[in-house]
Amino acid sequence: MIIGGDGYCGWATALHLSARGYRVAIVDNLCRRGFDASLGLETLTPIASIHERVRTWGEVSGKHVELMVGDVCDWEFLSQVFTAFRPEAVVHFGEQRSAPYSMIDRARAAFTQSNNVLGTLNVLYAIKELAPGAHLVKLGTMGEYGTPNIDIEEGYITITHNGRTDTLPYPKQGGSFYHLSKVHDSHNIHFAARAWGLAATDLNQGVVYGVRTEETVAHPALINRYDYDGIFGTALNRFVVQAAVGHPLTVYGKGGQTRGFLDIRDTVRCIQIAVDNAAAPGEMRVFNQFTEQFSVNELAAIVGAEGKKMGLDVRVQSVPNPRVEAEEHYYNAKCTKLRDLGLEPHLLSGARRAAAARTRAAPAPPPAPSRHPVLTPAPPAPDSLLCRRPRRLAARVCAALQGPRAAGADQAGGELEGVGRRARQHDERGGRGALSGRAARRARAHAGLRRGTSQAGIFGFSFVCVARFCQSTVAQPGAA
Ligand code: NAD
Ligand code: USQ
Repeated sequence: MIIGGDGYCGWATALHLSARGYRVAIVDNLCRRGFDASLGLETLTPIASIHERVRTWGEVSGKHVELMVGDVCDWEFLSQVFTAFRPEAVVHFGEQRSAPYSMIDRARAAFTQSNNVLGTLNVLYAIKELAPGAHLVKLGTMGEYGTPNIDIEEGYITITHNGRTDTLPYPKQGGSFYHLSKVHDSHNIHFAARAWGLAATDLNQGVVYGVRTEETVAHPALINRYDYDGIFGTALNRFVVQAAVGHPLTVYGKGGQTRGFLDIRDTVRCIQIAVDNAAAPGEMRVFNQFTEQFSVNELAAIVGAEGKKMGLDVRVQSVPNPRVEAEEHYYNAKCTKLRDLGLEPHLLSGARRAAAARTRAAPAPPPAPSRHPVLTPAPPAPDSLLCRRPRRLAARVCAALQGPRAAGADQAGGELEGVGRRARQHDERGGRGALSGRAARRARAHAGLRRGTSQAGIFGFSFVCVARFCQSTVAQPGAA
């Protein structure tokens, strides 16, 4: 059972597992699509309705994925779906997952914590009462740990204090009401494991990037979402879009903020590994789910270097930090357990080395044919899939890149606090609200990116996507 299976990580995971023969049910109340609608946000890649997605997957793969639309906070609904599906493993992605969203105002902070904490509490009870023995695989976050001045362990730390030693949950210092909802979840799961003998794996995931997985590029109606706005867009995904449209990369503050990152292709694999290697009854196992750590400045430098290879002039701008967080700090987090169980990560550093080697050696061979067990014929070329949105206003992309105010968050509900106020200050200090003439010219100059370079560079997928988008806008003079 994939709770949150219509979301960014959940959709890719549902297809990954279905393709490999697992019986999959998606449970989702589609609230994420509602957040986008209420805040005026939109995924860069147009996504089909969940019903169309599931139907298309059935046609493309011959595999059936069950769909149950409802809210895990609604006990009557949740108990019905547990009774009907009888899961052996419950993968729980179904939460409000944006830190900036949770800091917009009191109402959204309260929603985030009640949705996430009570939803997870219901899931714990559903397992206890209706699917005892089911393994809970719960998505937590690396942000539960904060940025302590010591190494971050995987969930637990052994401490000697006043001559006595114990292994205890690693101290938690969430940096937003969202991150704190995950901390509360972890405590509740830990208690349920001790009190009821529940088997649980808490995956403290880092920031996910990328959009393509083998299954989601198999058909336009299967494509995953790609958020690049100031609320749901995460750092690397945003930087790639910014580079492609000629918007300066928005490094918040000093840019020394360091986090763990992973490719979405590794997210789906990590979940499969956790499902295949269940925790023991009574155990709450914690895996740190990321593959590399970078500071925001390092990310910006990587995007700048990759953009340069593609002929883009990538600029970096330090903007006032809309968040309360350490901008220079020690960070060294462990992440060995998933690799010990077989994760073979897709690394940005590896891709950089490979890209450098390719330029020295012979031309790159054509991409290997899909080794996918169920998808035939092989997926079509990715650049024909990702950007079928015609003639959008470029202003919309740039407005979303600017952050919550430009994205319409304040019109949507109440006075913004913290995030919104600082974003406003940023706007007033010169943030641009629309694709400028210079950016439009740049987009025109780089419109050639849209064909034949889809595999070029580690961010090729996104550059192509955005370049095509820009090109369609430029093709209509005055549209922006
Ligand atoms: P997402 O917003 O794209 O997907 C979450 C899905 O859960 C949405 O489809 C939403 O409709 C659904 N949902 C939310 N509340 C629900 C409820 N009460 N009942 C039923 N469905 C509900 O988020 P995502 O990026 O896919 O993240 C998935 C999980 O992974 C989250 O728990 C998030 O905290 C965690 N995570 C994400 C990232 C990341 O970079 N995206 C990193 C670390 C951890
Ligand atoms: N940042 C910038 N510029 C931007 C966007 C972000 O400098 O344009 C910085 C932020 O200030 C922060 C860092 O990049 O220091 C990461 O921010 P993010 O928006 O990429 O990620 P975050 O808010 O931490 O949240 C995301 C997911 C969340 C998940 C978390 C994992 O939205 O669901 O829990 O990553 S972690 O960061 O490890 O807690």
